[in-house]
Amino acid sequence: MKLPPLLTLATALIASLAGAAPPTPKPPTAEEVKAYVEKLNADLLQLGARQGTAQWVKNTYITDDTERLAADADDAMLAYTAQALRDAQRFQGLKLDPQTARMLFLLRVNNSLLAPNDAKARKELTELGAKMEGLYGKGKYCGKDGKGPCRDLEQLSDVMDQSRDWDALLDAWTGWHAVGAQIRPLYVRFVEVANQGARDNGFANLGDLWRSAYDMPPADFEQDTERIWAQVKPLYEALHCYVRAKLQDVYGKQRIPDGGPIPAHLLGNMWAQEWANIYPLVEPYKGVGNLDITAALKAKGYDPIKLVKRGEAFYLSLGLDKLPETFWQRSMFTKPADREVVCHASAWDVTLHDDLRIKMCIKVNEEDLVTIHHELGHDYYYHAYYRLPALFQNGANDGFHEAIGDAIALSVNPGYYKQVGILDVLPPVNQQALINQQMKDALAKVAFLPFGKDIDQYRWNVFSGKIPTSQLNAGWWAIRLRDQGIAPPVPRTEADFDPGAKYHVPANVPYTRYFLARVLQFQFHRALCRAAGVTGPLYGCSIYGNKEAGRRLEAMLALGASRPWPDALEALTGERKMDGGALLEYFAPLQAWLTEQNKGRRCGW
Ligand code: X8Z
Ligand code: ZN
Repeated sequence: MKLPPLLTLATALIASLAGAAPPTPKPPTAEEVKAYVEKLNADLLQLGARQGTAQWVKNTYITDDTERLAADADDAMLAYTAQALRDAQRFQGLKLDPQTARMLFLLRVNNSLLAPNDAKARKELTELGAKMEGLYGKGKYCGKDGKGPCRDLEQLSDVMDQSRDWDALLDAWTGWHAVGAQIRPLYVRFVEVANQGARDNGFANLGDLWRSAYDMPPADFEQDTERIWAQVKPLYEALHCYVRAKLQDVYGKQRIPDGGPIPAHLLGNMWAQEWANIYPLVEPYKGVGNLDITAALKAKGYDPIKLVKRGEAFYLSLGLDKLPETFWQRSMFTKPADREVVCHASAWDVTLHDDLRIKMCIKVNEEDLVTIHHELGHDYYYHAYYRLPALFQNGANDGFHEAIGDAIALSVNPGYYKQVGILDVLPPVNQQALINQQMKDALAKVAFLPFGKDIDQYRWNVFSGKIPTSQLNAGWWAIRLRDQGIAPPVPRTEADFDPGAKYHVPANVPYTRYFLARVLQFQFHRALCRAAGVTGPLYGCSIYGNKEAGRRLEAMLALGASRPWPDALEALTGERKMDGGALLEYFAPLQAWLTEQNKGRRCGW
């Protein structure tokens, strides 16, 4: 029987007055721990549903009120988790069954924030989080003089994606990045309080917490990311060299000198993270094969809902379930005209019980079709594990969660487009068409690799203090120069906060997951293609319609976080390491071609 605390104290006092040693509390039995963890899972489901609901409303209707409601729900979850972690300390050193031990491990590490002990600081933390995401969601640029017309991120991104005019690009780039400057003071305080929370829970800083969630010591995980980056870096550098030369042809060598970084506003994306939009500028063999999927989608009368149906149809073809009716009723597919929302695409199980949704501001283009497959990958993961205890309702690691939909989208290739009637004719099967196709894929996939790594390289250093508050912006550009070989197009100062202009920084979403996903998706793709019996090259494989591939995929998804990720990886691929080999195999023809092309060029920066 558990004595109420006061009585325990009294008993101990009497015992010590009588000169006897106080009775040591009996260690909890295995049954008690099991019962505790069961209650924990039930409570987390409830709190998670409340948090999910508040977050959904805030994300689809930003006001001061919804921000407060979301912060309150976050606060309740943080407070509960902190108390549970304190309670669970009494189980330390006990021999627990592996499932229970894993749940307690996940309770500690699967958090992007942990609460500081001080309740006031905890509240400040959630309020800062809600405010920063709100500022990002509402961000607008109203011209140099501020007199309008005002443009939001979607409109400014249209310029970045499509314009080839140096000044127009620069204007949109600097305009949006001013949103980061607004966020800077909040972020500085956020780092202090978030670090306090990490420290109060036994981590060195917030980065240490983030790196602890990979079933290995945090230092080993850091080394693992370096190992993977070293594998794929030569391919990235070859792509950078080729693209820089092509951009020199467009913008001139004065503006893009040999051996220097590429200005960040020329790569067809607000953050220079994926470069597929500049494909027409760098197309290896002019006009070989029609790769303009955006034009084809428009010509075939696709609208946002039809695009999502096309995405669902792929998963159905693998034998996976239909999305629930509520998905279609409750999702946000397009940007509402009458209120502020967070447009950044995301996927949800709002109540942790198959309440699947996506939230996007869909435009009819190829990039958004790929993003739809990406988001549906999250939803199918949620769907596969929603019956598991709350603590197991997660990806094997967060990179897995990000990689599922992308792995599926690797099968959304020209052959597939022809099969489903988006393209009328197949691109020709020859070396030139292959290189064109691979170039387009590499601009999306390979260009992203250092960016995917750098956001957290940066934040890990900010959280540890290696990048001091006085160098928040300079530190960002130093890392991007080192790994990505890009530079800001105009001088920046410490009044700016350019990382704040990227969603995941104000929203505090760890980013290494996307780097991992970039390599994992090729490992998954290779395994799924083999399961489907495809023996040809990876770049030509589509698993569309293959039920065996779907069965294998679903088996991994259904594990959720119940096993360490190497087990989940092995179940699908037979491998136990995250590895760049499959990505390199996929891009082998392009890598050989780039090496030829770059002969005589001064590569690097
Ligand atoms: O944030 C996302 C998804 C949401 S889960 C749309 N991605 C990263 C980004 O946009 O920066 C997908 C690729 C990288
Ligand atoms: Zn995602």
